[in-house]
Amino acid sequence: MYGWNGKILRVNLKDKSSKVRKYDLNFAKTYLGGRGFAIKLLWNELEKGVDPLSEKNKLIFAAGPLTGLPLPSSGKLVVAAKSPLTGGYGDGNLGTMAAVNLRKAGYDVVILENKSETPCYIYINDDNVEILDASELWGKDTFEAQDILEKKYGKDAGILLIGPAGERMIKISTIISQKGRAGGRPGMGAVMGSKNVKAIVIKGTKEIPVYDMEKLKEMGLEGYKEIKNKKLYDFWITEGTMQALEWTNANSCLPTRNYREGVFELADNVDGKAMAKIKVERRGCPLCNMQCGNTILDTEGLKSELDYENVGMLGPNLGIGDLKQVATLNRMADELGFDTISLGNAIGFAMELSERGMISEKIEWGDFEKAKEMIIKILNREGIGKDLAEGVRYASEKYGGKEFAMHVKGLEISAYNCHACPGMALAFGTSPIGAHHKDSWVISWEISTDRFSYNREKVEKVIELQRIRGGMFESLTACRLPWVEIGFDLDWYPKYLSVATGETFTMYDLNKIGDRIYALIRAFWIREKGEWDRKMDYPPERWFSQPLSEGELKGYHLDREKYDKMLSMYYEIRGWDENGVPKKETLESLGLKDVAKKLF
Ligand code: PTT
Ligand code: SF4
Repeated sequence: MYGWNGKILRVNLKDKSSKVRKYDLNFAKTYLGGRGFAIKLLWNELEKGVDPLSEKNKLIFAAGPLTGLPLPSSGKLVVAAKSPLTGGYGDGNLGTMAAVNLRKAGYDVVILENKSETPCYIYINDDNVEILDASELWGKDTFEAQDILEKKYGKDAGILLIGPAGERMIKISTIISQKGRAGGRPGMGAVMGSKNVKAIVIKGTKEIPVYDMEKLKEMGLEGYKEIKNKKLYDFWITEGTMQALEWTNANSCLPTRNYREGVFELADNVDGKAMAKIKVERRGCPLCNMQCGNTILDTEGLKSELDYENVGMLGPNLGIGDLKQVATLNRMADELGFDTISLGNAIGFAMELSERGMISEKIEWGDFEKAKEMIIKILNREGIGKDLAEGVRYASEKYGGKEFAMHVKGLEISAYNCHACPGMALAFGTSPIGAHHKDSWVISWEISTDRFSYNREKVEKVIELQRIRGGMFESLTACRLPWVEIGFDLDWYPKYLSVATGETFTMYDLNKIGDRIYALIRAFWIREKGEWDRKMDYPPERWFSQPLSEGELKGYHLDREKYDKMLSMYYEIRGWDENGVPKKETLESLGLKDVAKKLF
């Protein structure tokens, strides 16, 4: 087998053993890698109804057949498990030296099984796997722990970490690497914490098997060159994902004050231009020539790496219009291991509860000091922090405010306000992990075409993007930004894949794999929830019933009936029934006969 190493490393945390299992070409071609491997393994290996924070859950780190190869932006991996935040399938994607080293150590996947009795970290050095005592690391933030491990294992080691939030199993915690890469929004940090694993350190020195290495290197170089020559490259290098803030504000979809509005009066202070003026460093993922981790100094003079989502959620969504203050909240999230999107949602929700007098805590819009305090309260589970640590859905069940709790299926919404973006609302509603923009960022296409319509073309576009982004990119596991942001040709990917593996893949094949992955993820959710209702695929109530009250789109809100029709179209195109359950024949046509048997 070429392209894939064909090996899964299983680490049993209970008896501190590990073993390597091989998988065959058929598995590789059917599920491709990354997310595809993760959902298939979770579907096969998890008992129905496991408690996500129990030792029966499994935490999977999965790379793809392009990961670690000398190709543009190929230094990413997927982390997945049953989510403690949503109760369904959860995953995230992060760029890290750990992805490259994992593949060079000879594996494509690591599965953490059971639970260590005491805090530990895992050291993988090619064939040697050790489970080591982490008592010195436990309690340390991710920056300190990264420094300690880097000192011990060298700067070229790949390191994945949780912070104190993950250790304490806060459900909005994520996994951090390299002081600024983060992945696993639906509580993957908490799952790692539940297993008592502080970190994974990976070193690899082997060659990844490639069908035609010379050709691959040549095509890789061509790709890097094409990216650098793109018209949008220089602007990307200057502002990176932060360029989105000016655009969302101009188009009334910047989440402002808990998504109440789509415009923020201080947007100019926190946008890409403002960031570029005070930028001190640019970092990023391995194997990438687009390095988009823009870093500034925060209110304490410490480095903080900013992305659009972080700033949107911890700035305008909280009414904070000072970029250095936002950077401080962002740095705290990275150090402590909180997901910034969910954290911004949680604090914004608390601010709105406070404004409405629904909680005793006083926390006003724009109050930076109180926002900092709230982060610590969530970490320590103090006051309302105890309930926000379980996510916004949970808190809204306790304090009220379900109509302005901004989540889908329990995962907090990312930084796009969709009062006037029905297509993006559908993308959030049908995201396979809850509410995330990663699978279908249809909003830019939607705003540039027929923004206010609820037509079939839009539904088709949502699905087309889900296939490419949620299927292909999450399984390859390559960064999608060269394609999305500067127009790197999509056709490169099937070509890269064929040269790496020696197998022929067309876009049709990749789309089919994407559909298989989507159907299997949906089956996983249904199995775990016991039933399915189309209301599960609805965006938050606020977008339907509480119109925007500021900006050019004042008065706009989503139309429930029209959204419902779009959802029906979505199900029909996917071959799912009117409740959102994949039909038996759909599953069978995707090669998921065994899944159909279990579901029906
Ligand atoms: C991703 C989500 C995002 S998406 C952002 S900013 W974005 C937030 N980043 C966080 C952070 O930082 N620190 C923190 N403590 N929490 C954070 N939560 C939020 O997490 C990231 C880039 C970005 S920046 C994006 S869009 C793209 N995402 C990709 C993806 O999902 N798949 C893929 N194949 N390629 C992608 N390329 C881009 O990667 P989650 P990263 Mg992230 C500091 O994981 O769980 O999916 O949430 O990976 O290495 O940090 O790169 O405007
Ligand atoms: Fe990482 Fe940014 Fe490069 Fe993507 S474009 S691989 S997120 S540095």
